[in-house]
Amino acid sequence: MKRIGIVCYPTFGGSGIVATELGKALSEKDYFIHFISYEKPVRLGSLKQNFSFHEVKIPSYPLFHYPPYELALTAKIVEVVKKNKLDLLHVHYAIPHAYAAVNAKKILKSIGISIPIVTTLHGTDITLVGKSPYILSAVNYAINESDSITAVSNYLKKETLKNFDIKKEISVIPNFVDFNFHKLKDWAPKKLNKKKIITHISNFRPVKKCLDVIHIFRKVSKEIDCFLFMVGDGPDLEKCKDLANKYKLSEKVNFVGKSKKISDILSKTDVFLLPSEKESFGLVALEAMMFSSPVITTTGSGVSDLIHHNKNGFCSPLGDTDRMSKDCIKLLTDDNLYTSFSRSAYESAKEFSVEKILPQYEKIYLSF
Ligand code: GMT
Repeated sequence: MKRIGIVCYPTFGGSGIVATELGKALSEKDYFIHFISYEKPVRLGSLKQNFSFHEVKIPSYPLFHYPPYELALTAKIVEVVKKNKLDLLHVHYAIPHAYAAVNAKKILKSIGISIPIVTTLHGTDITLVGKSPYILSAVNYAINESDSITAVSNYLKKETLKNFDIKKEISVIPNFVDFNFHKLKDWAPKKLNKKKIITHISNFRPVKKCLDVIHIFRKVSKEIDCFLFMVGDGPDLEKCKDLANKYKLSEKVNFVGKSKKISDILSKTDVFLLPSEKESFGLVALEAMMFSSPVITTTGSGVSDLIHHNKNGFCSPLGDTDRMSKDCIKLLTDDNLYTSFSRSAYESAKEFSVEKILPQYEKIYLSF
């Protein structure tokens, strides 16, 4: 049995979800997974066997304005690798996980233990935060020192090569979903609800353009009897609530907050809105498609690998909420068009099933 350490964020963000789902799929095969993070990852409850969780504890001291998380993580990685004789470390999101792993590897080397590091780049670790001049050289170093680098889309690979000086090959391994876990093995026609349900799920950061969701919904709700689920939490949440109030939409919008019932919500959803500025992959769109929901999104980033315009959803230029609302109305008022898009969304999602993607990670693990 191979012993893999997975370092990730424990939150609702996509990189933590992918890391946990990957750990779950591996733990059902011949792997024992050691999760390392500052809290239990939110989806850890879905794992049944072959895993353990190691909490990173950060020392506090009055002198520290910023707690030294990288140091604590580095020390925890060293401890877990040593105690559990790990075969490999797979870190998700470069900042600061790749940096901590690379330093842990050096410490371990000094005591005669060698361990390969696989770093998976997810999105804003490259496209927003990582390329900040304040940290760029350190992120660049950590990526290059990894033994294997993967990116979740071709778009993200291109962005990495554009913004960083990368000396190694980057393998593109897309994100995935588990149809069996959700009992969605075969396509079943999805009928439009009488009162149409539109959904948005995110961490409400500015890059997600959540206010555009309210603008789109306002226009749609003028013509159609509909309801909006806004799921998640983050910096733009209050602004969205204010805008919904301003437009007198409060009775038609449910701000759900952080929810562990994502599959219940997606199974009821007619159309999913993701008007992001950029999305390196758009895992949440893939999850919506697994539940046969067409997606309305923007052009120009990695989500285009998933959403094929006028087939399983619609792609518009960033900020074109007029066009997005028209497309949404088109879908919600034409049963035949809806059925065709909905089926196509499900079939496109099948291309990203865990059975197709997992072997690509295993191939990398087995190469060491
Ligand atoms: O970059 C972020 O938004 C955070 C990151 C995360 O940890 O949630 O999300 C990114 O990784 C996801 C999983 O690979 C992708 O599905 C998201 O598209 C990506 N987010 C962005 O690129 C904005």
